[in-house]
Amino acid sequence: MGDARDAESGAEPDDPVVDAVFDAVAAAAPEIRAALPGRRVKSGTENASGESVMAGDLYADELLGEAIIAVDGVGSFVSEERETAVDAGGAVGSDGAYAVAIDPLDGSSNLRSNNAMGTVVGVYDAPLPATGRDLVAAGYVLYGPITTMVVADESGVREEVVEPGDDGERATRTVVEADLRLPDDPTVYGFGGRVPDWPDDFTAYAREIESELKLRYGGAMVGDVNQMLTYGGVFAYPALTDSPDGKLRLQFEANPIAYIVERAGGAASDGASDILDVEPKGLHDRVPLHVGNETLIKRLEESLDG
Ligand code: AFP
Repeated sequence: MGDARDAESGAEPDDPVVDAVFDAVAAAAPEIRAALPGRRVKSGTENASGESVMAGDLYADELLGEAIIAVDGVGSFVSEERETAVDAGGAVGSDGAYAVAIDPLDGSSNLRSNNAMGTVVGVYDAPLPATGRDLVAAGYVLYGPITTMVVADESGVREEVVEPGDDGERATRTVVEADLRLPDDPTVYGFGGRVPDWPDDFTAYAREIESELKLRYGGAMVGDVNQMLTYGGVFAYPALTDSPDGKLRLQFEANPIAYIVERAGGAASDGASDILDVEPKGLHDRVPLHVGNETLIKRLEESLDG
C-alpha cells in the first residue's frame, strides 16, 4: 500500500508489524464501506455478549479477520463477534507475536439510520484477555462523510484519510493530522444509556456537564469519541443501575479508546481508576467507560466517589 505517511512525515513505521496491521485495516475499510448498503439487516445470530448481530458486523468481521490473521507477527486474533480467540500461528508475548482485538463494526445499530459507525483495533503484546497496559498500539476507522483512521502508538496519535485505490489498487492512507491532541478547552459531551438508568451520582455529574457543554451523542462510540477528540470534552457509557459494568467491552472497545485518548493528552476511567489498569476476567468483560479532558474525568471520579 502506498503509505503516504512515510512520504508526508518521512517517519519510518515505528513497528513494522503494527504498521502492517493498520495497512490491512485500511485496505479493508473501503470494501467494508462499499458492502454496507446491502447489509443493513439483522443476521439472525447473536454474539458472545448476547447482542443481535447485523449482516454488516459479520461481513466486516470476516474481512478484517482474514486480513489481520495473515499479517506476519500476529499470533492471535479476537473479535467482539467471536466467542474465542483465533490462533494465528505465533507465540504471543513480549518477544513474540502480537494479539489483535477488534470490534469490526462498532455502532452497527446505526446501519438502518445511516449514521456514523467505526472499526476499533487494539494491538496487544500479551495473550488476551490482557490489561490496557499491554497495548502497543490502538486505532479506529470512522465511516463518516469521509473514511478516516486514527492510529495511536508510542510516538503519538495521527489521523489519516483512507481512500479506495484506483483500478483494484489497495487503499491509500494520507496523514492529515500528524499530532492529534485533545483540545484544552472542552466543548462537547455524549453520555450513553437511558437517563432513568443512570445511578444518582452519575446523574448529578451529568447535570453539571449539561450546563457547561453541548450535547453530541450519535449512538456509535467511535463517532462520539472522534467528536470529543476533535472539539474537546467528555464521552461516557457509564455503569447503569441494571448493568453495573455498563455496556462497552474492555478488550475490544474501552482499552483501545482509552489508549488513544490518553496518548492524545486526555484521561480514561472506569469511574474509579484508569481503564488501562482494569484487570480482565474474561475476553468479553464489559466496563463503564469515561474518556476526555483530564479535569472532567477527575471531576467524574470525585463525583462517583460520592
Ligand atoms: P451497537 O454496535 O450494537 O450499535 O452498539 C454500539 C455501542 O456498543 C457503542 O458504539 C455505543 O457507544 C453504544 O453501544 C450505544 O449504546 P446505546 O444504543 O445504548 O446508546
